[in-house]
Amino acid sequence: MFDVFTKVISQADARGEYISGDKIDALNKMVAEGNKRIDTVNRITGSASEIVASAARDLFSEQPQLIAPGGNAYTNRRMAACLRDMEIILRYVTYAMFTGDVSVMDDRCLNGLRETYTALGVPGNSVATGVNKMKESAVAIANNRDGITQGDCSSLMSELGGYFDRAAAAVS
Ligand code: PEB
Repeated sequence: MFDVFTKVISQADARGEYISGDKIDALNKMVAEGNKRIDTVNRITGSASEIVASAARDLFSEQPQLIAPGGNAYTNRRMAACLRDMEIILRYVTYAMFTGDVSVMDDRCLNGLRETYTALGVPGNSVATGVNKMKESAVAIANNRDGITQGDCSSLMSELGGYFDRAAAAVS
């Protein structure tokens, strides 16, 4: 399990190399722009229930068969499991964002998730649709220019989007 710093170090160590100037520059930039990253994580965490609820509402209105009798989110128990799954995935996206690395999300959330859904009979594509909906609102909330120091967040937002894409691809 790595963050972006330990990943760079362990890769260099495995090759018996010094850390290259390029890598040091990239890590320096990450530290220098660290406040933007933390603000992003903080905003998503603070709006997590809203992000999950609105994504779920949109998903169920587009795919009403999920909540109809016999559907995969029918009964309170399955609905609760579904909302919980979306919240878990969102939480791992914030871990990836914070550490700048996908290994925690990969190892502890995405690894084997498709197989779990297949075994449960939960449609992975629908989970992926829900994840994409969370992506849209999370990026909008994180990228909101109001009430915050202005700066360029474009690469941070595409990094954030990439973590959602990775989660969606892992289950679809
Ligand atoms: C993954 N999800 C479910 C289960 C597990 C996970 C292990 C089985 C055990 C249980 O029911 O609690 N758990 C979850 C996860 C991690 C973990 C991500 C990562 C660390 O430990 N149903 C739908 C939607 C979708 C959904 C498409 C978007 O219609 C999800 C939400 N997940 C869903 C449902 C169940 C489930 C379980 C409905 C219950 C399935 C069932 O018991 O029939």
